[in-house]
Amino acid sequence: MSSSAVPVLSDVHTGIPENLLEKATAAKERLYSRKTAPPYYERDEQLPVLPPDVSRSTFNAAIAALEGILGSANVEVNDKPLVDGWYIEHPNTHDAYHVFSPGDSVSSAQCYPGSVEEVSAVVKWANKFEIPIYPISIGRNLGYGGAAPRVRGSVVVDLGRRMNKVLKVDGENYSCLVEPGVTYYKLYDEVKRSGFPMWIDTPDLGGGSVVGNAVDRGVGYTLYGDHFGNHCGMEVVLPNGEVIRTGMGALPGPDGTDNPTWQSFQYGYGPYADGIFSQSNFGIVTKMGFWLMPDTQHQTFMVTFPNDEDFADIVDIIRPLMIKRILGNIPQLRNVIQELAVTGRPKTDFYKGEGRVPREVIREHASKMPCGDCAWIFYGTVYGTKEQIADTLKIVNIEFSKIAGSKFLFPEDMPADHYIHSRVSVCSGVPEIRELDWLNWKPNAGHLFFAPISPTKKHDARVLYELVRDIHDEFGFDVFPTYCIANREMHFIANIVYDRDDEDEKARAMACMRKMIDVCAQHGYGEYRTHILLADQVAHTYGWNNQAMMRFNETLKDSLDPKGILAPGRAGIWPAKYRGKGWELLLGDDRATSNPADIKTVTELVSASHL
Ligand code: EUG
Repeated sequence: MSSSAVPVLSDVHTGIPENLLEKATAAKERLYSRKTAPPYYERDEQLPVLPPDVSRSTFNAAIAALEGILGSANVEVNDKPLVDGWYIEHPNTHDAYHVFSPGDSVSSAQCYPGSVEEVSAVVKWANKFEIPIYPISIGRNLGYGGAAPRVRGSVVVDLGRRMNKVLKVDGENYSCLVEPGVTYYKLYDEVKRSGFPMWIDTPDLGGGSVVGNAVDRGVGYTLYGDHFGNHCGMEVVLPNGEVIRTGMGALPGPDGTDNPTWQSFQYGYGPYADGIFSQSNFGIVTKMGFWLMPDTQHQTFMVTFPNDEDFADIVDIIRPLMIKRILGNIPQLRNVIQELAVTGRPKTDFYKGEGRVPREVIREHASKMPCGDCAWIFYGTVYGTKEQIADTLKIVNIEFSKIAGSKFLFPEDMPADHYIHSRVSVCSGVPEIRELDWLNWKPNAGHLFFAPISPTKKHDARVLYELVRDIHDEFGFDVFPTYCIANREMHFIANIVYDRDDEDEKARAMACMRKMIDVCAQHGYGEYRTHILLADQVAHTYGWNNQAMMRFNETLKDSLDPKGILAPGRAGIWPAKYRGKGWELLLGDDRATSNPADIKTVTELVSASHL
């Protein structure tokens, strides 16, 4: 199948900026050239799929009422075949990287509010008809569930289509105020257009929502890489339709204006509420403020380390550099296998056997590549004046040189198509699309992020890595470890790349995730974020004192959302209406569907050789 044009940002809020169009077109062509799955999935059940306990006549009446509120152009019923698309043309009807059948986590309809008042009206509508709604900003939470509602048949509230403005760029305060539909691509363009000497902070891929990523507590790579930590002020629609502003935003500005200190001071007065609107289902964020980093000089570098066993020493060298803030950003430590994967070439180019690519085969290929025969690669960036950069590099060099055989390399040492050049961009706030190239590892690839937190300590890092590696091995997956390193911990991102058209491989990916969550939790390690269908299991690992935290979250949920209409099950938090009725997907349940009425199991789908 040949690919058609890639939508651009000047035409649609989810589009690619012009300067990345060529790269995006090439990425799309590569992905589609390896696609063997059908272009869409026909559906063999009555459509649209209804929300639980809602009759078709009630649903139809509710949709008519919703059309009355938003206009019929802003309501769509999900009754067509499902199209997975690709990164830039992603669906808002289901999870593009489905882990069960594509039609498992689907919406009944999508709606497009155009203002905070309309969001509030949609929430009131949902309470009236007791229909679950699932807000998305852009819907690119890929690897974590994408746009898919946790409860089948929910109405997806797609905030991004009509609420995608950069409301303010403040060149004195170095901050911005944005709506949910603003992607990193778009914020970058608008900040640049403002002419102020400031950066944005972007994740590896720039197509995500700035608001959505921050409320899921995502990470970027400059000094402002902690996205939630660098937000300042929110506007939130509560599950009863009430609208609040957090921090200084709660204090009205003169003559009905926004408070002038809304983006200057995070806490305001009273309990700091913002935290409960991240990784939760307690409110819909309709505006969010962010601090922006002043433009500065920067130098990206890579350090290669020769031996697998160097890992522990690398970690112990990094820790003091981070704690002392000699390294101030979020650097990445990657395994050499990723040098193979990020070329965008398929796994079969490197290895045609079953299961993981053997270490010797990786070595053989790496030896002929720009990184050379190495085991681990550290990608760092230092910031400041030329002199500061030189001084910092000297210290970093002395530290890493303690590991025999380590090599320092700079962008100019590497060929023009090497990955380091995309790190230069990302680590200086320029959004990219390069990271997508991993997906060519498998045909029809989807991916799942396993994302536990590791202390930056040699013992913990090694224990956690070995647990993850061995469980990947058991289920036949290559391990792609990326460590995103913050002050005192590392976000360990192990990316499972699987073929969405291979039932057995999908089931193994899920079984592998479930086992990793379980085994790592037994050793005290937990995930910072997870896929919607693994949220129950992960939430329950945070169960100190007989699930006290869950009871606290449920108390909040029931009081804020007594009818349980807002994203039930998101982050493992179920409203009273759903609790104990089979919705929770815990480890022992082993269900291969999100729907309590369906009893298919993951174990059933995994081929016997992997059990
Ligand atoms: C990455 C980092 C993440 C995440 C998913 C992916 C990086 C991939 C630190 O958080 O959640 C290269």
